[in-house]
Amino acid sequence: TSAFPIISQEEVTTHRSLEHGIWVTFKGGVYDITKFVAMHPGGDKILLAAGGALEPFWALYAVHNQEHVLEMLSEYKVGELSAEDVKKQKTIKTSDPYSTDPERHPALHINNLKPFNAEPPPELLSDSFITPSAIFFKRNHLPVPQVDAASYQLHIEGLPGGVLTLSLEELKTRFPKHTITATLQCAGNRRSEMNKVKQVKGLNWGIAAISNATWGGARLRDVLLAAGYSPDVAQRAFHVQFEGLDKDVTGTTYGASIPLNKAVNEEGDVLLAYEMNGQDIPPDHGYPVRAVVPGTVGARNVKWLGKIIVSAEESSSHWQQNDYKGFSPGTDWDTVDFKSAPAIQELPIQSAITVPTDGAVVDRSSEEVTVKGYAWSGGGREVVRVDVSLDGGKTWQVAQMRSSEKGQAPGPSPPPGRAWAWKLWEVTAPLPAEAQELEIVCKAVDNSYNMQPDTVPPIWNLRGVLSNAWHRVKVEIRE
Ligand code: HEM
Ligand code: MTE
Ligand code: MO
Repeated sequence: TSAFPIISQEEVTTHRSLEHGIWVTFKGGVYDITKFVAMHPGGDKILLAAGGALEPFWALYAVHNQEHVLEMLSEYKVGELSAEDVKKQKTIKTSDPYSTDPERHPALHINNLKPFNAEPPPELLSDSFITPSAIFFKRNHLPVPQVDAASYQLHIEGLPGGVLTLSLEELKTRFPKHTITATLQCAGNRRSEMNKVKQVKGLNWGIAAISNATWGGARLRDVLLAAGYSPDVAQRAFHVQFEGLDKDVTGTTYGASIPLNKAVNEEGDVLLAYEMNGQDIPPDHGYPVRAVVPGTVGARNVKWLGKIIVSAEESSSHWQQNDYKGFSPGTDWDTVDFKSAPAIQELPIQSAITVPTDGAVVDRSSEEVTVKGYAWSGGGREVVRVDVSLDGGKTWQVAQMRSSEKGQAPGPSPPPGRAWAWKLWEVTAPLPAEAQELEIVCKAVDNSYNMQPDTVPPIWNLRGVLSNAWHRVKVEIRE
């Protein structure tokens, strides 16, 4: 028997405001989460469940089906729901909003199934300059929406010409097709390394929440001009908001915004992409149209794009306002003020070792070790050098940049400020004679001479974003 009092649903229902307390039920337990609401990483959506069951919401945001979340919840337990009320709840069917999600490649390492979040194995990632779409990392916050290409409409608002509505066909035929190769990286890439320093909240990404593709579509600039954009608009509007067609239980869509400058700049290369690697964009990556904002954090590259709004304000979405921001290592959930930090746009310099993987064993008889990895910087800044160490950072050598095609020299540099794609690099070095273990380290430098920090603790932040310390892997040498 339980030490907790039996509580009726009727009583739970009276606790649905901060004033009277916020109570919820989960699997027959009653929880008073009043104190947790302000600390919730998912923002005040949590209030939707006030006075009722968490189950239907967690079916949608299945990121909650993790042990650490359940542990967190258990701290707030205040009672058991009456047996009669538990029975009633069971008769309410919760259909699975993810049942129409597409099939995925079995090689992906799944971080979370619903919504689907997965990364490729690192050693596959560095095998091709262009990441095949099937293994391109996937980061969804919601179910993949079913969009019918024939009836698809893109609305463009906030310009003197009034609302412009384009079909997919019009987007493809009225505007010249432009192709760019651009790397997307999630702000949470390499979060697992921050977790090792001190627990953060977020998906536990390894080093592969980053991928590179060729994108084809209309330039956002051209579409905005057709919708009536002229330079005087820039006197009153500073942002371009994107709304996705993926919705949560309340009908709220995924949304984000970028600076208007980036959108209208001739060299910004922002696309309304309808092709990925030469084919229709796959369902997981935004079919039929997504924003591709090269040089900018993944979160602003809105998939399943439904609406574009030119505005004086940034997007009001949770993901623009209360997530994807960086904070001091000294800031924690009880002190964080999301308004005090800017939304992440351009990302900092990044690099990581894809081969060998941490814990790998190298045979002494092989005499050499080959180290491979990727390097990329945000804002179109070109990676100009990658340094690799086999002894934890005491001595260094410069890695070779690999070309996009095997066996060829690296191609010409991209135009200044438009280095949107990553560089793959490689070093082959003799195994040091005495060592029994290697601590392989890499660090990259971009053309602004930005460099990566050497360790994680000084850049730790509560949400685990912007994790770009020197990447280290340990390798054992077997005699
Ligand atoms: C994220 C806890 C209720 C919506 C999270 C995360 C935690 C958490 C720990 C971060 C998970 C991660 O990224 O690993 C809780 C607890 C709850 C609760 C303990 C109840 C007491 C709810 C409810 C809703 C909700 C009722 C919606 C109606 C979200 C959303 C996110 C989130 C939208 C962000 C997911 C993303 O980043 O994509 N929650 N949550 N949560 N939660 Fe909750
Ligand atoms: N767009 C919509 N509509 N919904 C989303 O959940 N996730 C964003 C962004 N665009 C997202 C979205 C995030 S956080 C990232 S990192 C990238 O999409 C991931 O893009 P990918 O799944 O094509 O790799
Ligand atoms: Mo992301």
